[in-house]
Amino acid sequence: MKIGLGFHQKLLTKQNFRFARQMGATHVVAHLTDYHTHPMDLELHRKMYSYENLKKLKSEMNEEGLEFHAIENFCPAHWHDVLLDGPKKQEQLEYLKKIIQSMGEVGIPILGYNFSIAGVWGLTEKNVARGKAKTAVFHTPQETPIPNGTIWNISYDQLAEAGEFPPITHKQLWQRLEYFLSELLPVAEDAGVIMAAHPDDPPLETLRGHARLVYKPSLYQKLLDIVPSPNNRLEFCLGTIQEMTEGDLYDTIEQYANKIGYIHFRNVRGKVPQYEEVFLDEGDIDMIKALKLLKKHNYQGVLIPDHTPSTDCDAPWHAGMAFALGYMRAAINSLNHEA
Ligand SMILES: [Mn+2]
Repeated sequence: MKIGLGFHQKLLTKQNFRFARQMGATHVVAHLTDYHTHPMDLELHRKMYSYENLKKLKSEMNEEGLEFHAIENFCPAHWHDVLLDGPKKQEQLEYLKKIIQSMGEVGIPILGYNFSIAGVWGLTEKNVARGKAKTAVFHTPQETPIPNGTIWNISYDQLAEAGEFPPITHKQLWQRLEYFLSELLPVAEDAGVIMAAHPDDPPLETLRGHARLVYKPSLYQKLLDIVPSPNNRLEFCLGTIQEMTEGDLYDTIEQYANKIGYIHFRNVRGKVPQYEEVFLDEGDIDMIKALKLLKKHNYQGVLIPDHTPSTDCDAPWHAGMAFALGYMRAAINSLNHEA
């Protein structure tokens, strides 16, 4: 098993690549644009996903001894009509294919995606992790409808008419996913790129009135079966799976270990509709047990910390990640010694 670190766009710097290497990471997962700040800037997003930029980023990572392992998420501006079955759907799908082809040419093996309308929503920050560390919590928020022109809490169309768009059903959502995968997976196969699906976070059957895709472990199988391909895999988020009310995390690892693209290695206390993200060693998941099961199934891929509580110091994000990476490295080394 290999250790990676996930970076948001602003953190994709030489200094941070060194930090990752110093903490024992060997792989990078990158979010390529800051779509919260520039939701409408399609040109900027396209530039970030271009062959030239991917190649440049990869060589910067390689210079610091890291591999460019995965891109996590498309920008809402790239594919809102794929999710919403809108008029630009086919045009947007063609652009997503181009991204996958560029990834193949540059040699970036995995694309993580989240096929979701409401996205990650309803989380707030509270000082409830150990030692009053600030962290993301989901505490049964009041669900509000989704305004027109919005996807993933991002307004992609400021000219959209006022009002809300009608909620979509599970059947519609799965049909859209099927079309998306049937268009993209053949391209991904040719390019040698794996597509890895993140489950819905928070994992609720519906959110803000809209159907969610993978909110219980058995729906992972449905996703794998709907368009069978060796390149159809999972972005396996331990925290999100633990937040699900159905199924058991350890059984889920055993079931899907050989279908994982890469792993979000994080811990949580509670389940929907009430949970708190916590440090790796204080949540409901026995992280060592999880690692042992992955090892049992010969999982050879990458694990990244995903999120972690912020720490009270001058570098809250870095310190939180350093703690997570040190924990992961010690745990994996110790399992390897046992073997
Ligand atoms: Mn995750």
